[in-house]
Amino acid sequence: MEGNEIMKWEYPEEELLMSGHLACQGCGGTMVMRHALKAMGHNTVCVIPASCWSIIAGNWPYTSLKVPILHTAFETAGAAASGVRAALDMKGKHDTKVMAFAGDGGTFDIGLQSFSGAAERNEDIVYICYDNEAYMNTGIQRSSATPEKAWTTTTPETDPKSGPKKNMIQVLAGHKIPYCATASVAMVEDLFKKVKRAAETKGTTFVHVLSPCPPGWRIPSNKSIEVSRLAVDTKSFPLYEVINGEEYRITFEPKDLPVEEYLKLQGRYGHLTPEDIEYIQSRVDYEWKVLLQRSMMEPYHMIMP
Ligand SMILES: Cc1ncc(C[n+]2csc(CCOP(=O)(O)OP(=O)(O)O)c2C)c(N)n1
Ligand SMILES: [Mg+2]
Repeated sequence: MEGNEIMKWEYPEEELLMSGHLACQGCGGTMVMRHALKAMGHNTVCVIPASCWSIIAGNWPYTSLKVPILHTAFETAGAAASGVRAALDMKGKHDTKVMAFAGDGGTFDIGLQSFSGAAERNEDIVYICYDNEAYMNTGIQRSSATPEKAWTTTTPETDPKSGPKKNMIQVLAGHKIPYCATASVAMVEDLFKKVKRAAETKGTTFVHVLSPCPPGWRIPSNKSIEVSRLAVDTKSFPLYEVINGEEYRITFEPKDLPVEEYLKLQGRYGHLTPEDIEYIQSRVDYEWKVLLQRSMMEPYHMIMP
């Protein structure tokens, strides 16, 4: 997209996430923060509800971020970010961006109501969800982002997660917010551009990033990027964006590898039978078809006078 500042690929050298943070090795959520902050820039206030990132940021008076952080209660990222936005506006600091940065539990589950309120009011905030598909900070309990049939400490092998992962992009698209997207820590350019676009769009924007968790997913810490790439290339976690809740665009063509390639690297799927894998493949194929169909639909503004 020539001439469009947003689409330029200029990865800033300066790090806004410093070394000395408290994340595990290979933590996807930490990579998300690093890339997201580069896209957001210095002039950002970060709002973090209870999650691994409450710990990773460091204990006061220490911090691993070069931007201010408001640590807030588990269920309040959307409301707290709205409040910070209002306070900044009162002070005339309209250029300062507000970035809510929450886990899947804080977004899909307990924080959904406050996020929905913020999205419905179309508050001028960027909301990033680093989705490690469970409540990792408190010991790998299942959330509504946990994929079907995955092991967690509350979904043992004998009784793994039942029911599909909640589709948060659909939930947010239903709010008709100006921009929402999925992203991966393996496709940094795509992730960076999406957060940049979210930051430069007025109103509520949402970027949902799949974030491998080595202890929770039972993977070696040096496999996070490989697993993230496989999630995309097997179509388990397609990369796309939705404008105004209507215009779906697939931003990365997957290699269409069998889903087993993604599952077999992860201990949390170690108990799956060939029938389970076949079932998961059929769900992935179906969801991809639905996404393709949505991406071919013309948005309202193109078909209505
Ligand atoms: C009201 C409330 N209930 C429970 C907790 C305990 N708690 C803190 S972090 C957390 C899990 C967060 O999960 P998620 O949002 O997915 O982030 P992650 O830990 O995976 O980074 C829980 C249950 C809390 N802080 N507040
Ligand atoms: Mg989580």
